[in-house]
Order: sequence, then structure tokens, then C-alpha cells
Amino acid sequence: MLIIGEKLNGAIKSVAEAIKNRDGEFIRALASKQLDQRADYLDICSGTPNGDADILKWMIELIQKDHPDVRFSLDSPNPDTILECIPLCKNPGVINSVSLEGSKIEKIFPVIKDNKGWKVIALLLDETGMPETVEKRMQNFYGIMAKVKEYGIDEDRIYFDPLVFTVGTSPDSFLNFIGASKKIKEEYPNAHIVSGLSNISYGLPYRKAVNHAFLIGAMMFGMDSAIMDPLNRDLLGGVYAAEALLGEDEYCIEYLSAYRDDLFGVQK
Ligand code: THG
Repeated sequence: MLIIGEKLNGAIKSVAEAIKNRDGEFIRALASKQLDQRADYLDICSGTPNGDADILKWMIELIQKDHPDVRFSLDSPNPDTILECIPLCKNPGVINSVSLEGSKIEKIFPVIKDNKGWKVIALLLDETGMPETVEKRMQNFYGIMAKVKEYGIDEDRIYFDPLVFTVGTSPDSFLNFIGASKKIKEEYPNAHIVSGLSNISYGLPYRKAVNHAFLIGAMMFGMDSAIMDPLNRDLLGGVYAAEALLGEDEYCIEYLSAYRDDLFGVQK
């Protein structure tokens, strides 16, 4: 399971404040904490529609000083921002994200094609907006896959995000998500599935319970990456436990090591 730490996001109030004040200490601490909790990638998102390239560049340079091995998930709606940030990253990361909307694929895929270490998150989205059904998600999947083949990119470098609505108003949200996941994995066993997951609980109280149920359920149907809060120790424990149940952690070596390192915060 690939864990993408979500905390460096300007949509979070305290992070927006730190970005505004260029509070490097705050950002560095949030990066270190997530890496300590074994985040594989750090998602960085400015949360501002304009000028986000400068903010992302600032974060990249700041965090790389402390952690030269860090890998970033470049989270920007603006493909030009992503293209500006790629050369600054010492290690290959994740592009978050492309979709069939606008010119993102045409701008990103040619650069990624020969930049082999980079992975790409592809939202199953087109210019008509959020997909309501499994069929619409699959239509978008085939559209993106056609581009993946056209550019000669290996399908195992793409993390497909089937997208979720809140279950508060869309009772089929999770079912549609796993419906698409199952079909994708049947047709392309090497393709990956990712989710930002917390949309599933939007507007509900005690969101953690819903997010947790979603994470475990989705993992059972092939989701192998999540943009999530690794500082949420119950959620992180769930990831390690579910991996063991899925036979992906022989003798629970990873689970036990995470426990021993007190990632779950329960060591006696
Ligand atoms: N798909 C893709 N990218 C995405 C999303 C997605 N990027 C943005 C978003 N959705 C995922 N990122 C966040 C970041 C922060 C929060 C939610 C989603 C958030 N965090 C709470 C906080 O830190 O205050 C804590 C949440 C918790 O305790 O679990 O709200 O869907 N491709």
C-alpha cells in the first residue's frame, strides 16, 4: 500500500495560515511527522487557485533540505505548475493529477513518458464533471487508457482515482467506487487504484469512522494507495492490518515492525 500523506494542503486552515506567513518551521514539522509515520509520498497542495507554483516550490526546497530522499505528490489543478516543479524534485514522485478535462494529459504525458520513476494519478473525470455511475467511470477510464497507450506509458505507473461523493447524500458512492475498481483490476491487473477518501464522509459527524470503513473496504477490492492522514494512528493501523489480511505482509513483518516502532501509538 502506497501511503500519500495529505497534511501539506492549503485546504487545511492551519496549513493555509503557515503558507501565508511562509512559516517554514510549521511546514517542516508537518513533513517530518508524516515521514516518521511512514508516508511514502508527501502530497503538497497550495489550496490557492493562482500562484501556486511559488508555494509548491518553496515547500519542495524547504522539505528537501531536511529530507533529501523525500518524494512528493504534486497536487495542483494547473499543469504548468506541475511542469515547473518536476525539475526541482530530487527524487521521482507522483503527479496529482491528470484527467480528460482540459489539456493536462497532453501537457504531462510527454514529460512523464521518459521520466520513468514518476507515477501519475488519473482522475476518472472528463469535462462533464464528477462521474455518477460505474459506466461513466469506466468510459473515462477507457479514454485515459487510450492516451496511456498512445504515449507508450506502462499502465503500472498510473494510479486511477475512481472518485467518491459523500455517502451522506449518495448512498451508492462506495459501491460505485468498488464497482469501477473491480472492473479495472479485472481488465488491467497491473493498474493501480487510489483515493483521497475523505470526500466519502463530507457533511457527516464523526468522519473518521466513515473514512476508516471506506479505506478498509476499498482495500479489499483492490485499492492499493491512499491520500490519507498518516498521523491518524487508527487509520494507519487499519492499513497495516488490512495488508496482512490480504496476504500482502507475510508473517505480519511490516505490521509488527510498525507496532514496534510505535506508529500506532499503543506500545506499552
Ligand atoms: N483525489 C486526489 N487528490 C486529492 C483528493 C482526492 N487531493 C486533495 C484531497 N482529495 C485529499 N487531501 C486532503 C487533505 C486534507 C484533508 C482531506 C483531504 C483533511 N484533513 C484533516 C486535517 O488535517 O485537519 C484530518 C483528516 C483526518 O483526521 O483523517 O481534511 O480525492 N487524487
